[in-house]
Order: sequence, then structure tokens, then C-alpha cells
Amino acid sequence: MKRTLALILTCLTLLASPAFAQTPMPQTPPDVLGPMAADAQAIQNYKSWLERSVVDVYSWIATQQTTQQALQQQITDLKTQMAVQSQTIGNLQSQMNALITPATPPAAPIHIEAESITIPSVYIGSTTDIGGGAKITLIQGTKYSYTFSVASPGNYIFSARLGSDPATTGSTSVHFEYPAGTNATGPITAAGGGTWGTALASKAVALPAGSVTVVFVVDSLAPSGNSYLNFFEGKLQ
Ligand SMILES: [Ca+2]
Repeated sequence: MKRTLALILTCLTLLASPAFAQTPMPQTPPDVLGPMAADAQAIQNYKSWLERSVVDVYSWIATQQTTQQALQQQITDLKTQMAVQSQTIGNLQSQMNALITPATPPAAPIHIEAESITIPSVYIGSTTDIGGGAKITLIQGTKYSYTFSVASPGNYIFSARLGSDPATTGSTSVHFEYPAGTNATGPITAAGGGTWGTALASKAVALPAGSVTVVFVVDSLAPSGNSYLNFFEGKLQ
């Protein structure tokens, strides 16, 4: 407190001194901040611009994130649709394949040439019937035994390719036994008169896969000439 009072007295004494009274007082204080005002305003403007820019950048980022999420959702939806479409195409392809390609190809028919027999001894002659090759001359009451391999088991309809001399009349009747001793087909009949024809059995024969022996039996022959067998076949039902 004493020091403050002493400072005040010193100042009053100085103001009252003749030297101080002779010193002219400046009318206005020097403007030391004026030249910096423009720079300060420029800095303030720059700061405001930076702040707006930061806000704009954040807003742009938020917009981009929203757009990215929407695009991501669209991609997910498209993938789901593609999976459904792919499944549909797969199903249609399977249906088309099933229509184009049978699940199981039809079994090849059994085809046995008559002249391939070894027992009993038969008379073999050439023929101009389909397939060319040879035929055997049939003898009434004879049983011709054929052993062959069956690839596909099932019920087979047998047929016999029968022919005769032109002078024959009436008809020829045969049947197949399987197993031996059992009439498996019923009568198979062909007309005489010199023509060749394929006579079908009316009853199917159940054959297993593997080696089987079928007996061809001549029940009756057309009179007045020879009758022949070119081949016989079995077709899977
Ligand atoms: Ca033949």
C-alpha cells in the first residue's frame, strides 16, 4: 500500500515538473494493428473456408457411404436373383437332358443265326433272305438248342425268321422252350408258299442276365416242300 502511494506521488511530481509540461502529448496513439487487420481478416476467412470445407467433405463422405451401402444391397439382391435363376436353369437343363437322352438306352435285341447251332447236326444252305448268309432246313419234331449270353435281363418277345419252298402249302408251326422242356412262347406260325416272314410269339419269355440255353422246337411243317429258319430274335419289352 505504501509502495502504491509512493508511485502515485512520483507520477504526480513528474507531471508537475517543468520538463514534462514542455513535452507535447501525441494526439493519437500509433496504429500498430492496422496493417495486420487485412491479414487477420484473410486468416479468418481462410479458417471459415476450411471449416466449411471440412463440413462439406464429411457430408460428401456420408453421401458416398449411403450410395455405397445402396449399391452393396443391389449387388446382394442381384446375387440372390442370379442364384435363383441359376437353379432354374439347372432344373430346366436336367429336364431337357432327360427328354433328349433316355435314362436307360434300349437293350439291343438278341439275334441268333440259325446256322450257329452245333447240336444237333443240321443241313445248312445259303439264303437270299434279309441278311444273306445261311439257313437251316427244319425237321419236324426236332429240338434245336442254342446257348447265348443275355446282356439285359427281362421279358423278351421272340420271333422266328421262317421261309419255305415255293411248292409248300399250309403253314409251319414252331415254339421256344425255356428252360428246356417248358414251352415258353406258345405256337409261332408262318405260312408256306415260298415266302420269308417274321413270325412273332404271343407270349414273352423271362430271361436272366448271363448265359442261357433256349430250345427251338419244330411242331409241324408245311407239306410238299422244305421249310427253313434263317435266324430268330428276342426283343426286350
Ligand atoms: Ca442265317
